[in-house]
This record gives sequence, structure tokens and C-alpha cells, in this order.
Amino acid sequence: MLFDTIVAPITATGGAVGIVRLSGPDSWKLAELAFYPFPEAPKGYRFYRGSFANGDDGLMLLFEEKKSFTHEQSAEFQMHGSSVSLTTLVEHLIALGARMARPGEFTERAFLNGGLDLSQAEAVNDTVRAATRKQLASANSSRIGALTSELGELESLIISQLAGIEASVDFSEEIGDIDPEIATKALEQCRQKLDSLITRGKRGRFVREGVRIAIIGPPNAGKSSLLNALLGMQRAIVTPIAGTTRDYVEESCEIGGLNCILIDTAGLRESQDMIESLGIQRSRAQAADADIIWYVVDATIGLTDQDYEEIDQFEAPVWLIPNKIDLLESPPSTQSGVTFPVSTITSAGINDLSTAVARLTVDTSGAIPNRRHTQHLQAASDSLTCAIDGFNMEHPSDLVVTHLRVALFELGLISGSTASQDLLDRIFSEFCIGK
Ligand SMILES: Nc1nc2c(ncn2[C@@H]2O[C@H](COP(=O)(O)OP(=O)(O)O)[C@@H](O)[C@H]2O)c(=O)[nH]1
Ligand SMILES: [Mg+2]
Repeated sequence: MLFDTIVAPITATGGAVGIVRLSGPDSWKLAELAFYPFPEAPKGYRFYRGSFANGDDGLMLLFEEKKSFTHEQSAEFQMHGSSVSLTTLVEHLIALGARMARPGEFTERAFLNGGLDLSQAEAVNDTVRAATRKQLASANSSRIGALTSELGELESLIISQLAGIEASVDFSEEIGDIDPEIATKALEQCRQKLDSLITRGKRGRFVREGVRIAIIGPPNAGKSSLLNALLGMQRAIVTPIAGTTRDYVEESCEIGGLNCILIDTAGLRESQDMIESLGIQRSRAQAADADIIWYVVDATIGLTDQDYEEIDQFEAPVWLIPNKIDLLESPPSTQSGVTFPVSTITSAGINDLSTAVARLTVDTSGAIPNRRHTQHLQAASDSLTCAIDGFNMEHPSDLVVTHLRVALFELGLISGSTASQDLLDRIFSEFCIGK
């Protein structure tokens, strides 16, 4: 027997209803010992009403082999969602011979049984963890195979070139040499597709991982007020006293469909106060870590020399935010793409700021390769470059063949076809129990 029968709750505790899943060859046999009345002629995709061995009652849903998430025979039990109800049923099933599932083991089985490729299995985790609509859209698209099919096409293209070269080596008399110009063109095409996927992966990072935005600037500019305005609650203390914020405050919220981590910091100024000085050091550290810096100034004061000096030191892109425009006699003139005049009191300009954040994203109707995928795509693209150079420099065919094989190996690490057990363990251990 390749697989044993595993069990775990597949819902988070605390809901009105909780679900326990059994998967593996003995699922129905064990279900029969833990659910009454068990049907005489059980069928897949059927709900049965009854009681569980732990005294709770609810529904049992059966799946036949090859027709479940794991592609194994499975059973799911829906009961009241208290942690004790779920745990006692799981304990009972373990006493009957099931084994507690490891984190990610259900999805790993779906992968090992051929129900999903590795990128789709990763997308299952992304779907479960999605925190924004854009994350959900892109996870859904990978899960149903958008990346899989793009990679599949690339693999076929490379394989057909590889086959052509190998045939020309083995049967050179019958076939003759392959035309390097045609082969180079085909490989170039392939590399362009890889590179556009790599760009999507890089640009899509904000969708996948969120955007860290550090709110920096002189004291009293309204940094904490801006944080509060975007969160829609009084999270950070706001007062007219300069130096109110001394430690940084970090909160995440969805802006323009993106998960933004907003970090409100202590105002930058010379300070004799030890705590405030430490806070200012932390502000600079946060600025160094951020994807984007929102540099907030009081619009009635404008930018000082010290502001210019500070801004010069930042590595991340800086968006300038003149605040308190409600105090200006005439509204600020239309500004460049990185200046967003606002008033946290009247909310003027806040929408424009949100819209600019929304523009940081890529179209999420397609799959967005994650960091791991992007690394392998890059390695595959580099190998294709070597293969193309090899053709042009009339390197021996077996060298070109080696580069093409490396490219295929790298793509196989994304789909999982060339993944080692170590890699699989690493990926699936990041899943939660029950996934
Ligand atoms: N008139 C006006 N006052 C504001 C605005 N935003 C903040 N303030 C005031 O400016 C002072 C400093 O605000 P705060 O958010 O604590 O600034 P921080 O030190 O940069 O965090 C407070 O008295 C706020 O009420 C605004 O848009 N318009
Ligand atoms: Mg503050």
C-alpha cells in the first residue's frame, strides 16, 4: 500500500460548523465505524445525515477514489464547530487506525496522485491565504492551471528543438544538420515568453506579498492622521504637540485591492529626548525596509532643506504628500505623478492616493509566478541564452543539448516533475494542518 489513511480537521475552529476529513484507502471503512447509520450501499458525492462516535451529529460526505481533492477515497464529516467536537472525532478515528495528517499532506497527496501539478498545489495554499481580491483572483487563475498551461507550451517548444538536435546528431547522414537560424528563432521566442513571465512575477510581487509603505516626514505634518484616515480608525495618537509618535505603528489594510502594510513613524528632527531619538532611528530603519516612502509635509510650510536632505537618502521611491491643504487659500496646482496633496481632515486627495496605489498592480486575471517560480524561470531563461549563444558560436551540439536539458529541468521544478522530495517537503511544510 503506497498511502495510509490520514485524518485532520480542515476548517479553522470557532465557526458554527467544522469539517473533519479522512483520506486514504480505508476512509469508508473507518467512516463506517465512526458514523451511524452508515449507508448499506454508500455512494460518492452523497451527503448522509447521522451521528458521530463522539456524540455529535451532522452530515457525512463521501468521495470515491479519483473523485476527491486528494484523488483518494475520502470522507468528510460536518459537525458543530467547537474545537472539542472536532478533536474528539479525530482522536476516535486515530484510535481506529487513521494517522493525523501532516501540514499540507492532503494537497501533497493531490499532487502525488496527479490531481494537480506543483504550481497548482502552491496556488491552493495561496487561495486559502488570500487576503485581498487581487490575491484571490491570481491564486484562482494559477490553481485552475493558467501557469501550468503556459509552462507546458514552453516545455513542448524546448522539447521539440531538443528532439531535432538529437536526431540530427544520431542520424546526421539521413537528416543532415539542423538549420541553426530556425532553431535560434524558436528558442528566442521561448526565451521572450519566459522573460515576460519573469516580469509578471516581479511586477506581481506587490499583489502576492503586499506593499510596505513607510510614512515618513517632519513632526506634526500629519503622518499619524494619514494612517488613521486610511485605516478608518483612530489607531495612532494625534496631537498638535511635535514628537507625539515616538515608536512606529504598523497596520495592514487593503488599498486599491492591494494588501498595504502602513508604517507610521516618529517625525524626523533633531531631538534631545532619548526615547524620541531612538524612535527617529527606527523611522529611518523602516524607511530603508519599505517598498515605497510616503513623505508627508505640512503644505503650509512646504519642503525645507532638511526634507530634501532626508529624501535624498532614501532608496525606495518617494511619494511626496503635502498635507493640510484645507489650510491653503487656493487649492494646490495639479502636481506631478508622485505628488499627492491631501487633507486628512476633509479627506481631499485621499482617493487619488488610493488610486495611485491601485496602479502599482498588474492585471490579475492571469497567473502571477511567485518568487520560487521566478527564480526557476530566470534560470531557464539563462540556459536558453547559453543554448542560443552556443548555436551562434557553433559549439558542439551536445553542449547546446545540455543547456536545453537544464532549462527543462528548471521548468520541471515549477511544475514539480523534476522536484526532489526535499523540495516537496519544504513547500508542503509551509501549509497549515488540514490543507
Ligand atoms: N488643518 C489640518 N490639520 C491637520 C491635518 N492633518 C493633521 N492635522 C493636525 O496636525 C497635527 C499633527 O498631526 P499628527 O497626525 O499627530 O502629525 P504627525 O506628527 O506627523 O504624526 C494635529 O493637531 C492634527 O490634528 C489636516 O489635513 N488639516
Ligand atoms: Mg505622529
